[in-house]
Amino acid sequence: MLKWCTYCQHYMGEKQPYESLELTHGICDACCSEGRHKDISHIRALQPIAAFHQDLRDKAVDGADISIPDVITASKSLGISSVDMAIGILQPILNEMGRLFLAGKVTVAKEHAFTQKVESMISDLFAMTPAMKNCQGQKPLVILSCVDGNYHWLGLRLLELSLLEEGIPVRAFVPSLPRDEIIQLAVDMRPLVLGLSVYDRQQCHEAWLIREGIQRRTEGAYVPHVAVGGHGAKEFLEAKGVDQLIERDIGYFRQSLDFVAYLKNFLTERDPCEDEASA
Ligand code: B12
Ligand SMILES: [Zn+2]
Repeated sequence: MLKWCTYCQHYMGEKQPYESLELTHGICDACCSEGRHKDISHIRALQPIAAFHQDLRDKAVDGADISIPDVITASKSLGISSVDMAIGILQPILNEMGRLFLAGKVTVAKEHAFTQKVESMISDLFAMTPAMKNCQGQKPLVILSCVDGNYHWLGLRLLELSLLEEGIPVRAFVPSLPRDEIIQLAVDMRPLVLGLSVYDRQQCHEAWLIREGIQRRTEGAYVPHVAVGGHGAKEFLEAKGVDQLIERDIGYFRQSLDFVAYLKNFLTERDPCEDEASA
Protein backbone atom coordinates (compact mmCIF):
# COMPACT_ATOMS: atom_id res chain seq x y z
CA MET A 1 0.00 0.00 0.00
CA LEU A 2 1.12 3.54 -0.63
CA LYS A 3 0.95 5.83 2.34
CA TRP A 4 0.29 9.55 1.77
CA CYS A 5 -0.13 12.22 4.41
CA THR A 6 -3.73 13.39 4.25
CA TYR A 7 -2.87 16.81 5.59
CA CYS A 8 0.03 18.01 3.41
CA GLN A 9 -0.31 15.42 0.58
CA HIS A 10 3.24 14.17 0.88
CA TYR A 11 4.20 10.62 -0.02
CA MET A 12 5.18 8.71 3.14
CA GLY A 13 6.37 5.40 1.69
CA GLU A 14 5.13 1.88 1.07
CA LYS A 15 3.74 -0.47 3.67
CA GLN A 16 2.55 -4.06 3.68
CA PRO A 17 0.94 -5.50 1.58
CA TYR A 18 3.47 -4.25 -0.99
CA GLU A 19 1.58 -5.76 -3.97
CA SER A 20 -1.36 -3.42 -3.35
CA LEU A 21 -1.16 0.02 -4.94
CA GLU A 22 -4.08 1.47 -3.03
CA LEU A 23 -3.48 4.84 -1.42
CA THR A 24 -3.89 4.81 2.30
CA HIS A 25 -4.14 7.82 4.60
CA GLY A 26 -1.59 8.75 7.19
CA ILE A 27 -0.17 11.74 8.99
CA CYS A 28 3.46 12.76 8.69
CA ASP A 29 5.59 13.88 11.65
CA ALA A 30 5.53 17.54 10.57
CA CYS A 31 1.71 17.68 10.34
CA CYS A 32 1.38 15.79 13.59
CA SER A 33 3.65 18.16 15.50
CA GLU A 34 1.85 21.17 14.05
CA GLY A 35 -1.48 19.70 15.13
CA ARG A 36 -2.92 19.82 11.60
CA HIS A 37 -4.93 16.67 12.22
CA LYS A 38 -7.36 18.76 14.21
CA ASP A 39 -8.50 20.38 10.95
CA ILE A 40 -10.76 17.80 9.30
CA SER A 41 -11.23 19.80 6.09
CA HIS A 42 -8.06 18.13 4.72
CA ILE A 43 -9.56 14.65 4.88
CA ARG A 44 -10.92 14.68 1.34
CA ALA A 45 -7.77 16.19 -0.20
CA LEU A 46 -6.28 12.82 -1.02
CA GLN A 47 -9.11 11.79 -3.34
CA PRO A 48 -7.95 13.89 -6.34
CA ILE A 49 -4.41 12.49 -5.92
CA ALA A 50 -5.77 8.93 -5.87
CA ALA A 51 -7.82 9.73 -9.02
CA PHE A 52 -4.78 11.26 -10.77
CA HIS A 53 -2.70 8.18 -9.90
CA GLN A 54 -5.43 5.82 -11.13
CA ASP A 55 -5.85 7.74 -14.39
CA LEU A 56 -2.12 7.68 -15.18
CA ARG A 57 -1.94 4.00 -14.24
CA ASP A 58 -4.88 3.16 -16.53
CA LYS A 59 -3.30 5.06 -19.42
CA ALA A 60 -0.03 3.17 -18.92
CA VAL A 61 -1.80 -0.19 -18.83
CA ASP A 62 -3.95 0.63 -21.89
CA GLY A 63 -0.92 1.95 -23.79
CA ALA A 64 -2.78 5.25 -24.28
CA ASP A 65 -0.89 8.36 -25.29
CA ILE A 66 0.49 10.21 -22.27
CA SER A 67 1.27 13.90 -22.62
CA ILE A 68 4.19 14.73 -20.33
CA PRO A 69 3.38 18.47 -20.08
CA ASP A 70 -0.23 17.61 -19.14
CA VAL A 71 0.88 15.17 -16.46
CA ILE A 72 3.36 17.67 -15.00
CA THR A 73 0.77 20.47 -15.02
CA ALA A 74 -1.81 18.25 -13.34
CA SER A 75 0.65 17.13 -10.67
CA LYS A 76 1.65 20.72 -9.95
CA SER A 77 -1.96 21.84 -9.65
CA LEU A 78 -2.55 19.08 -7.10
CA GLY A 79 0.45 20.38 -5.14
CA ILE A 80 2.45 17.19 -5.65
CA SER A 81 6.20 17.83 -5.31
CA SER A 82 8.59 16.40 -7.89
CA VAL A 83 9.93 13.81 -5.43
CA ASP A 84 6.43 12.70 -4.44
CA MET A 85 5.47 12.51 -8.11
CA ALA A 86 8.53 10.40 -8.86
CA ILE A 87 8.44 8.06 -5.89
CA GLY A 88 4.78 8.10 -4.91
CA ILE A 89 3.19 7.98 -8.38
CA LEU A 90 5.64 6.93 -11.13
CA GLN A 91 7.57 4.30 -9.14
CA PRO A 92 4.50 2.23 -8.14
CA ILE A 93 3.10 2.35 -11.68
CA LEU A 94 6.43 1.16 -13.12
CA ASN A 95 6.52 -1.70 -10.64
CA GLU A 96 2.92 -2.61 -11.35
CA MET A 97 3.60 -2.62 -15.10
CA GLY A 98 6.38 -5.14 -14.41
CA ARG A 99 3.99 -7.35 -12.43
CA LEU A 100 1.24 -7.11 -15.06
CA PHE A 101 3.74 -7.99 -17.77
CA LEU A 102 4.78 -11.14 -15.85
CA ALA A 103 1.10 -12.05 -15.45
CA GLY A 104 0.66 -11.67 -19.22
CA LYS A 105 -1.71 -8.73 -18.76
CA VAL A 106 0.36 -6.06 -20.52
CA THR A 107 2.63 -6.42 -23.51
CA VAL A 108 6.37 -5.71 -23.54
CA ALA A 109 5.64 -2.82 -25.91
CA LYS A 110 3.30 -1.12 -23.42
CA GLU A 111 5.72 -1.63 -20.55
CA HIS A 112 8.59 -0.18 -22.61
CA ALA A 113 6.45 2.75 -23.82
CA PHE A 114 5.60 3.77 -20.26
CA THR A 115 9.22 3.30 -19.13
CA GLN A 116 10.34 5.64 -21.93
CA LYS A 117 7.78 8.25 -20.84
CA VAL A 118 9.14 8.11 -17.31
CA GLU A 119 12.73 8.40 -18.59
CA SER A 120 11.76 11.63 -20.36
CA MET A 121 9.73 12.92 -17.43
CA ILE A 122 12.70 12.59 -15.08
CA SER A 123 14.61 15.50 -16.60
CA ASP A 124 11.51 17.70 -16.13
CA LEU A 125 11.28 16.63 -12.52
CA PHE A 126 14.95 17.49 -11.96
CA ALA A 127 14.40 20.91 -13.51
CA MET A 128 11.46 21.46 -11.14
CA THR A 129 13.64 20.80 -8.08
CA PRO A 130 15.09 24.14 -6.96
CA ALA A 131 17.34 22.38 -4.42
CA MET A 132 19.34 21.03 -7.34
CA LYS A 133 20.97 24.41 -7.96
CA ASN A 134 22.07 24.70 -4.32
CA CYS A 135 24.09 21.51 -4.56
CA GLN A 136 25.71 22.29 -7.90
CA GLY A 137 29.50 22.49 -7.73
CA GLN A 138 29.66 20.96 -4.25
CA LYS A 139 31.76 17.90 -3.50
CA PRO A 140 29.30 14.99 -3.49
CA LEU A 141 28.78 13.39 -0.09
CA VAL A 142 27.02 10.54 -1.83
CA ILE A 143 27.90 8.78 -5.06
CA LEU A 144 25.36 6.50 -6.68
CA SER A 145 25.92 3.93 -9.39
CA CYS A 146 24.24 0.88 -10.80
CA VAL A 147 26.49 -2.16 -10.52
CA ASP A 148 27.98 -3.42 -13.75
CA GLY A 149 25.33 -4.80 -16.08
CA ASN A 150 22.36 -3.29 -14.28
CA TYR A 151 20.50 -0.99 -16.66
CA HIS A 152 17.69 -0.22 -14.25
CA TRP A 153 18.82 3.34 -13.66
CA LEU A 154 15.42 5.01 -13.18
CA GLY A 155 15.30 4.16 -9.48
CA LEU A 156 18.76 5.56 -8.92
CA ARG A 157 17.86 8.86 -10.59
CA LEU A 158 14.74 9.09 -8.42
CA LEU A 159 16.89 8.48 -5.37
CA GLU A 160 19.27 11.23 -6.55
CA LEU A 161 16.28 13.56 -6.83
CA SER A 162 15.18 12.75 -3.27
CA LEU A 163 18.66 13.48 -1.90
CA LEU A 164 18.94 16.75 -3.80
CA GLU A 165 15.57 17.77 -2.43
CA GLU A 166 17.05 17.29 1.05
CA GLY A 167 20.04 19.46 0.10
CA ILE A 168 22.46 16.51 0.15
CA PRO A 169 25.14 16.85 -2.57
CA VAL A 170 24.97 13.71 -4.67
CA ARG A 171 26.07 12.43 -8.05
CA ALA A 172 24.59 9.49 -9.88
CA PHE A 173 26.42 7.59 -12.59
CA VAL A 174 23.98 5.82 -14.87
CA PRO A 175 23.22 3.41 -16.46
CA SER A 176 26.09 1.44 -14.87
CA LEU A 177 29.85 1.41 -14.45
CA PRO A 178 32.35 -1.45 -14.45
CA ARG A 179 33.39 -2.54 -10.95
CA ASP A 180 36.90 -1.13 -11.31
CA GLU A 181 35.59 2.27 -12.34
CA ILE A 182 33.24 2.44 -9.37
CA ILE A 183 36.19 1.60 -7.10
CA GLN A 184 38.37 4.26 -8.77
CA LEU A 185 35.63 6.91 -8.56
CA ALA A 186 35.19 6.28 -4.85
CA VAL A 187 38.94 6.41 -4.27
CA ASP A 188 39.21 9.69 -6.21
CA MET A 189 36.07 11.43 -4.94
CA ARG A 190 35.98 9.96 -1.42
CA PRO A 191 32.25 10.25 -0.80
CA LEU A 192 30.95 9.49 2.69
CA VAL A 193 28.46 7.07 1.22
CA LEU A 194 28.56 4.94 -1.90
CA GLY A 195 25.11 3.78 -3.02
CA LEU A 196 24.82 0.83 -5.37
CA SER A 197 21.75 -0.33 -7.25
CA VAL A 198 21.23 -4.03 -8.01
CA TYR A 199 18.43 -5.74 -9.91
CA ASP A 200 18.80 -9.29 -8.72
CA ARG A 201 19.89 -10.87 -5.49
CA GLN A 202 23.17 -12.26 -6.83
CA GLN A 203 24.30 -8.73 -7.66
CA CYS A 204 24.22 -7.83 -3.95
CA HIS A 205 27.60 -9.58 -3.73
CA GLU A 206 29.08 -6.82 -5.94
CA ALA A 207 28.77 -4.43 -3.00
CA TRP A 208 31.24 -6.58 -1.08
CA LEU A 209 33.69 -6.80 -3.92
CA ILE A 210 33.55 -3.05 -4.48
CA ARG A 211 33.98 -2.29 -0.79
CA GLU A 212 36.93 -4.68 -0.58
CA GLY A 213 38.44 -3.18 -3.74
CA ILE A 214 38.32 0.33 -2.24
CA GLN A 215 39.82 -0.89 1.02
CA ARG A 216 42.64 -2.64 -0.82
CA ARG A 217 43.38 0.31 -3.11
CA THR A 218 43.62 2.76 -0.19
CA GLU A 219 45.32 0.23 2.10
CA GLY A 220 42.49 0.68 4.55
CA ALA A 221 42.92 4.48 4.82
CA TYR A 222 39.47 5.13 3.40
CA VAL A 223 36.31 3.05 3.07
CA PRO A 224 32.94 4.67 2.38
CA HIS A 225 29.69 3.53 3.96
CA VAL A 226 28.14 1.29 1.35
CA ALA A 227 24.39 1.19 0.76
CA VAL A 228 22.56 -1.20 -1.55
CA GLY A 229 19.10 -0.75 -3.04
CA GLY A 230 17.02 -1.68 -6.05
CA HIS A 231 15.01 -4.78 -6.91
CA GLY A 232 17.83 -7.16 -5.90
CA ALA A 233 18.08 -5.56 -2.44
CA LYS A 234 14.31 -5.97 -2.04
CA GLU A 235 14.65 -9.68 -2.86
CA PHE A 236 17.51 -10.01 -0.37
CA LEU A 237 15.51 -8.27 2.38
CA GLU A 238 12.35 -10.26 1.63
CA ALA A 239 14.33 -13.49 2.11
CA LYS A 240 15.43 -12.17 5.51
CA GLY A 241 11.90 -10.98 6.37
CA VAL A 242 12.95 -7.39 7.04
CA ASP A 243 12.63 -4.04 5.24
CA GLN A 244 16.05 -2.66 6.03
CA LEU A 245 19.28 -4.14 7.32
CA ILE A 246 22.77 -2.98 8.16
CA GLU A 247 24.94 -6.07 8.04
CA ARG A 248 28.72 -6.14 8.27
CA ASP A 249 29.11 -2.48 7.23
CA ILE A 250 26.75 -2.69 4.28
CA GLY A 251 23.25 -1.22 4.45
CA TYR A 252 20.40 -2.73 2.42
CA PHE A 253 17.29 -0.64 1.86
CA ARG A 254 13.87 -1.52 0.47
CA GLN A 255 12.69 2.05 0.17
CA SER A 256 14.58 5.14 -0.87
CA LEU A 257 12.80 7.13 1.86
CA ASP A 258 14.37 4.91 4.53
CA PHE A 259 17.78 5.53 3.02
CA VAL A 260 17.18 9.28 2.97
CA ALA A 261 16.17 9.15 6.65
CA TYR A 262 19.24 7.01 7.50
CA LEU A 263 21.49 9.41 5.65
CA LYS A 264 20.07 12.53 7.28
CA ASN A 265 20.54 10.95 10.66
CA PHE A 266 24.04 9.84 9.83
CA LEU A 267 25.03 13.28 8.45
CA THR A 268 23.77 15.01 11.59
CA GLU A 269 25.59 12.66 13.90
CA ARG A 270 28.89 12.38 12.06
CA ASP A 271 32.14 13.78 13.29
CA PRO A 272 33.18 16.68 11.00
CA CYS A 273 36.85 15.58 11.39
CA GLU A 274 35.87 12.46 9.45
CA ASP A 275 35.25 14.67 6.40
CA GLU A 276 38.57 16.45 6.75
CA ALA A 277 40.39 13.15 7.05
CA SER A 278 38.77 11.81 3.91
CA ALA A 279 39.10 15.05 1.89
C1 B12 B 1 11.49 -0.52 -16.09
C2 B12 B 1 12.11 -1.90 -16.02
C3 B12 B 1 13.12 -2.20 -16.92
C4 B12 B 1 13.71 -1.16 -17.87
C5 B12 B 1 14.71 -0.27 -17.11
C6 B12 B 1 14.67 1.16 -17.62
C7 B12 B 1 15.52 2.10 -16.83
N1 B12 B 1 16.01 3.08 -17.54
O1 B12 B 1 15.73 1.98 -15.62
C8 B12 B 1 14.38 -2.07 -18.94
C9 B12 B 1 13.41 -2.29 -20.04
C10 B12 B 1 15.72 -1.58 -19.51
C11 B12 B 1 14.55 -3.38 -18.16
C12 B12 B 1 15.40 -4.39 -18.55
C13 B12 B 1 15.49 -5.62 -17.90
N2 B12 B 1 14.76 -6.02 -16.84
CO1 B12 B 1 13.56 -4.89 -15.87
N3 B12 B 1 12.18 -4.05 -14.95
C14 B12 B 1 11.67 -2.86 -15.05
C15 B12 B 1 10.47 -2.71 -14.08
C16 B12 B 1 9.20 -2.87 -14.88
C17 B12 B 1 10.41 -1.44 -13.27
C18 B12 B 1 11.73 -1.07 -12.58
C19 B12 B 1 11.64 0.36 -12.12
O2 B12 B 1 12.11 1.29 -12.76
N4 B12 B 1 10.95 0.57 -10.99
C20 B12 B 1 10.73 1.90 -10.45
C21 B12 B 1 11.95 2.36 -9.68
C22 B12 B 1 11.75 3.78 -9.21
O3 B12 B 1 12.04 1.51 -8.55
P1 B12 B 1 13.37 0.79 -8.12
O4 B12 B 1 14.20 0.45 -9.30
O5 B12 B 1 13.02 -0.30 -7.19
O6 B12 B 1 14.17 1.92 -7.32
C23 B12 B 1 13.70 2.47 -6.10
C24 B12 B 1 14.18 1.69 -4.87
O7 B12 B 1 14.42 0.32 -5.12
C25 B12 B 1 15.38 2.43 -4.43
N5 B12 B 1 16.70 2.14 -5.00
C26 B12 B 1 17.09 1.80 -6.24
N6 B12 B 1 18.41 1.76 -6.32
C27 B12 B 1 18.89 2.10 -5.11
C28 B12 B 1 20.19 2.21 -4.62
C29 B12 B 1 20.38 2.55 -3.28
C30 B12 B 1 21.77 2.69 -2.75
C31 B12 B 1 19.26 2.75 -2.42
C32 B12 B 1 19.48 3.08 -1.02
C33 B12 B 1 17.96 2.66 -2.92
C34 B12 B 1 17.80 2.34 -4.25
O8 B12 B 1 15.10 3.77 -4.75
C35 B12 B 1 14.35 3.84 -5.94
C36 B12 B 1 13.41 5.01 -5.82
O9 B12 B 1 12.51 4.84 -4.75
C37 B12 B 1 10.74 -3.91 -13.10
C38 B12 B 1 9.46 -4.47 -12.46
C39 B12 B 1 9.45 -4.41 -10.96
N7 B12 B 1 8.46 -5.00 -10.38
O10 B12 B 1 10.31 -3.85 -10.33
C40 B12 B 1 11.50 -4.90 -13.99
C41 B12 B 1 12.51 -5.84 -13.38
C42 B12 B 1 13.36 -5.12 -12.34
N8 B12 B 1 13.34 -6.22 -14.53
C43 B12 B 1 13.68 -7.46 -14.54
C44 B12 B 1 14.43 -8.10 -15.56
C45 B12 B 1 14.58 -9.61 -15.43
C46 B12 B 1 14.96 -7.37 -16.63
C47 B12 B 1 15.77 -7.94 -17.80
C48 B12 B 1 16.78 -9.02 -17.46
C49 B12 B 1 14.76 -8.40 -18.83
C50 B12 B 1 15.38 -9.13 -20.01
N9 B12 B 1 15.13 -10.42 -20.02
O11 B12 B 1 16.04 -8.53 -20.81
C51 B12 B 1 16.46 -6.66 -18.33
C52 B12 B 1 17.79 -6.46 -17.60
C53 B12 B 1 18.60 -5.38 -18.19
C54 B12 B 1 19.80 -5.16 -17.32
N10 B12 B 1 20.90 -5.82 -17.65
O12 B12 B 1 19.73 -4.41 -16.36
C55 B12 B 1 13.16 -8.19 -13.30
C56 B12 B 1 14.24 -8.43 -12.25
C57 B12 B 1 13.96 -9.72 -11.50
C58 B12 B 1 15.21 -10.38 -11.11
N11 B12 B 1 15.54 -10.27 -9.84
O13 B12 B 1 15.89 -10.93 -11.92
C59 B12 B 1 11.98 -7.24 -12.87
C60 B12 B 1 11.66 -7.25 -11.37
C61 B12 B 1 10.75 -7.69 -13.67
C62 B12 B 1 10.35 -9.10 -13.29
N12 B12 B 1 9.56 -9.29 -12.28
O14 B12 B 1 10.79 -10.02 -13.93
N13 B12 B 1 13.73 -3.42 -17.08
ZN1 LIG C 1 1.91 15.95 6.38
